[in-house]
Amino acid sequence: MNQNKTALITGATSGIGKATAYEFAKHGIRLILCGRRQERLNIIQTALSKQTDVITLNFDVRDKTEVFKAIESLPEPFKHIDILINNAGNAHGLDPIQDGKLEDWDAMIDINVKGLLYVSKAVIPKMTKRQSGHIINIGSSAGKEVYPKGNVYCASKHAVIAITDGMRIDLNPFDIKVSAINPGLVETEFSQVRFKGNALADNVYKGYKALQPEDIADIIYFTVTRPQHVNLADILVFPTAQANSVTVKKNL
Ligand code: NDP
Ligand code: 8X3
Repeated sequence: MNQNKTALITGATSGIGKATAYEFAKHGIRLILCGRRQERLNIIQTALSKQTDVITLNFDVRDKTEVFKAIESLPEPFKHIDILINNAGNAHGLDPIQDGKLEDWDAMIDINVKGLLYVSKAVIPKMTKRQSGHIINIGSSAGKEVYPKGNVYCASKHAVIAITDGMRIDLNPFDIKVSAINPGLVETEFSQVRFKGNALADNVYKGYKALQPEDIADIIYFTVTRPQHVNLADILVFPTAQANSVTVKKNL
C-alpha cells in the first residue's frame, strides 16, 4: 500500500525526523530528507537506500528562496509528494519573558512558524492539483499549554496548532488530510539546542523514561496509514511519567 508513496520530511537529520525516515523506509515509502547538515543527510541516505529510494535536500527553512528552489528542483519520481512531515523546529533558550533574547525569539518564530509555512506553501499546490495528500505538523504539548519560561517557544507551537487547524479547513475541499502530532518530552537533541550545549540539557531526560523519537515515528506512521476516510486531526502524547508540562514523576 505504501509503494509509490513519497514523503518529504523536514528536520530529518536528527531526533523525530530521522526516526520517521527510518520507520517510513522500513515500509518502502520513497523519501525526500531535508536538513542543513548534509553529512548527516548523506549517512542516512546511504543507510536507507537499501530499503527505498531516497533523495536529500539541503536548505534552511528560514530562507524562503532556498526552500522554493530546493523543492522545485526535485526530479520526476520525487515530484509528487503524498506526505509532508513539517518537523524541523527547535527551542532556543528558557528564560522569563523579561530576560528573553531577541535572537532566540527570531529563531523560534522564523523556524517553527514561518519555516513551516514556507515549506507548506512550496508543497501544497502540488497536493491541491492532485486532490490528495497528507500534511503532518509536529506541534508540541507546549502548543496546548504554556509553561514557565516557555513563552515564545510555547507561542510558536500554539501557532503551529492554529495553522494546522486552518490548513485542515482550507484544504478540506481538496480531500487533503491535515494532522497535528503534539509530543511531550522526547529524548532528542532538542534540549542540547535549547540550552546551547550547556550541561543543563543533560538533566532534562534524567530520572524517568522520556518518549523516544521512535515512539513518535511509530505514531506518525500509524497516522499516515489510516484509511482515506479517517483523519487523526490532533494527537497529544506524553511519556507516562509526564502528566503535564510541569508535572513529571522523577525517581532521582
Ligand atoms: P532535534 O534537535 O533532534 O531535531 C531538529 C531537526 O530540525 C534537525 O533535523 C534539524 O536539522 C532541523 N532543523 C532545525 N532548524 C532548522 C532550520 N533552520 N532549517 C532546517 N532544518 C532545521 O529535535 P526534535 O527531533 O526533538 O525536534 C523535532 C520537532 O519536534 C521540532 O519541531 C520540536 O519543536 C518538536 N518537539 C520536540 C519535543 C521534544 O521534547 N524533543 C517535544 C515536542 C515537540 P539541521 O540542524 O540539520 O538543519
Ligand atoms: C518540546 C516539549 O515541554 O520541552 O516541545 O516544550 S517541551
